[in-house]
Amino acid sequence: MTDRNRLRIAVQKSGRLCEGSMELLKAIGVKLSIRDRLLIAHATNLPIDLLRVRDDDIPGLVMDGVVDLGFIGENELEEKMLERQAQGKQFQYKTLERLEFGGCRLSLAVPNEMDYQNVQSLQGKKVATTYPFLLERFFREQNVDAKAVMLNGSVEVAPRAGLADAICDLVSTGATLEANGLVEKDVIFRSKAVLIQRSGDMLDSKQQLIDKLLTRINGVMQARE
Ligand code: PRT
Ligand code: ZN
Repeated sequence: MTDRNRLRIAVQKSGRLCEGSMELLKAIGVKLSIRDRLLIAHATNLPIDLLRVRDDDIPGLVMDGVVDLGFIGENELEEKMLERQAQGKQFQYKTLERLEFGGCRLSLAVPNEMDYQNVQSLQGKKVATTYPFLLERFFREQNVDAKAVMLNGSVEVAPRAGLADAICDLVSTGATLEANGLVEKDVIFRSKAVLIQRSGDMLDSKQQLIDKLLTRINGVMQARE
């Protein structure tokens, strides 16, 4: 059902990046008819198909060349890049634009009562996270021998549940940490949403369309400054 002449863009189906991505597409004049349950949405005024997926799948779809563009958080993108690099898979992509939504930080946080001086205080400890590759890179850079424990959800309850000594999770307001008796200590990665393009050749017609969309994105971003 998809046509290789049409530009394929991956967006998060629902979640924190969905609204920002869809609003931006609308602002640059991409008209879509979205039917909630469907994986694919077609633009009605431009040769564009939208693939609506979980954010975790977007870096891989771009790096494998399944889609041409993707809207994704830099945290997820960098994590998947490191993971694929370690697995010997393709991990190339181009960043077209850093966007003004999806802002957050990936931070180390510890229980209120823990005596934490600096990251060395985590020596020999277990740290729960959904981003083990980013965390382990940070530990290597800091020469800390600590263990990343992978959890896909409920990271903030891991210390209380006895699964880990500390956590490394995304933070925006800090309310989740506070509600769970945790204190933010070190920011290891700052993230925003980005628009990325697959590497490799692109049909001229598609590249022209990408260039046009980018010009419009820059216009929208300047107008919002
Ligand atoms: O279903 P799908 O897999 O697509 O979605 P998801 O649940 O994996 O992701 P989602 O929608 O929660 O987040 C998508 C992206 O939004 C992330 O990868 C980040 O790039 C970005 N983002 C921005 C955030 C946050 N802010 C954020 N606050 N992602 C998650 N959070 C969570 C955080 O994990 C913690 O549980 O919000 C909580 C903390 O928020 P505060 O405000 O209490 O600090
Ligand atoms: Zn996800």
